[in-house]
Amino acid sequence: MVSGISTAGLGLPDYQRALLQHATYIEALQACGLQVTVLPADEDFPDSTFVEDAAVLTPACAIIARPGAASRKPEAELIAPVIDQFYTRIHAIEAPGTLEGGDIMMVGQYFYIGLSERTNRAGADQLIGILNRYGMQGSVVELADVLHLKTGLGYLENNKLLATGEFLAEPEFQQYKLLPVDPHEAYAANSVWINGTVLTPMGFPKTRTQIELAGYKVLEVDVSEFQKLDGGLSCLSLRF
Ligand code: CIR
Repeated sequence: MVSGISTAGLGLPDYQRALLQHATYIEALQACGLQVTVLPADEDFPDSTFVEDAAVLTPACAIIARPGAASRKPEAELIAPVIDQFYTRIHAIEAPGTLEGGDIMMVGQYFYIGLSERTNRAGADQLIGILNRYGMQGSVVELADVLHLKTGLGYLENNKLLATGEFLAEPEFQQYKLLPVDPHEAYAANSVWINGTVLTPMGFPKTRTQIELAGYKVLEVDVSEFQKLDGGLSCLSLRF
């Protein structure tokens, strides 16, 4: 994973530390009541620890993604047999579409799709078409500064949305109770609601307090080594 794509400028991840953090992350998911399937590492794909990007999982069906990053494209084939164990209705994004799961934010039956360097219009259109077949809807949000949509957004259910930077003024997010994340803590916008608890990255006290004041129990998880690879908390798992 130390060879993963990175623009963070935070230096190389410490592999041993990353392994410990990954184990603690799994424990945090379990503490929230989830059953966790841990996949074997694939040394050929240094970014494959960010499994969230390889698929989109909805209550009705699964969609195998088609990563926009060239080095990550084969991750879709790697995740497919795993998804097969859990879903019967499985679709796939096809060329020329590209789509990475980090660009998809689920709000009930509605899916926001970030148009980014990784997810293109064709990929978004295909996803919307699949969602529509199951009575779900989706729409696109153009990204300016961030890697993925969920780099700067975290939906905490109950109509509450953690948001930072470019997303704060986005008209379609004004219908939510926005919890603005301090620009110095932007990384913590990628927090995850699981069964009433919010998992948030360690070391972002303002955001933690804000989430607590919004009425949630908070569990901090140290993912500093994954931050060095531009990866957030949500990217390390596929939750369904
Ligand atoms: C990448 O650039 O693809 C990885 N280094 C980070 C992916 C992070 N995934 C995510 O935000 N969903």
